[in-house]
Amino acid sequence: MERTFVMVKPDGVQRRLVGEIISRFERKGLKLVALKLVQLTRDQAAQLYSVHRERPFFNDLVEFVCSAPVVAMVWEGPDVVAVARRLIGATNALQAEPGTIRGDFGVSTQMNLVHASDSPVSVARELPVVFDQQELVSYTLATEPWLGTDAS
Ligand code: 3AN
Repeated sequence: MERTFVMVKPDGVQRRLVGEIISRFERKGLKLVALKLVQLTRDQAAQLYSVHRERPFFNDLVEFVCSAPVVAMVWEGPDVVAVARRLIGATNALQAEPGTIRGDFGVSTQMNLVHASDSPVSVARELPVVFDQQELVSYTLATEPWLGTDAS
């Protein structure tokens, strides 16, 4: 089963949208396997966004992501990397479809509430920036047979 790294960004925490955002992932049928409230260091933020190192907004982005706590999570499910990206919506919240998290709650490109890794390669790079492997919990949800996510 695939895993992805998701993070409610400082604007999502400050706007008290943590519960709403987690709820979107839960209701979809995905499984939460790690969760923590943490204030990122500049080093962690720079690592997370290293692909944007050369972009003009990089310093502002790092500053913003370190400015207040974030809620970091790991979610598990079939094709979860792509599913999480569809749930959060387009980067520019003005263009994000209604029904997506950014489409329903945001109007900004930088303050777009939530991050989700864009590929399995990004998950492999981003997840260890925030989580140690032993923080990921392996367990069975009683609803798995009803979601079609059990092994059978
Ligand atoms: P996504 O968050 O949808 O994966 P990316 O990876 O292109 O989008 O951008 C990462 C983060 O960088 C965005 N969530 C946003 O906070 C910031 N960002 C992206 N593009 C811009 C931009 N043009 N101006 C300011 N910030 C931006």
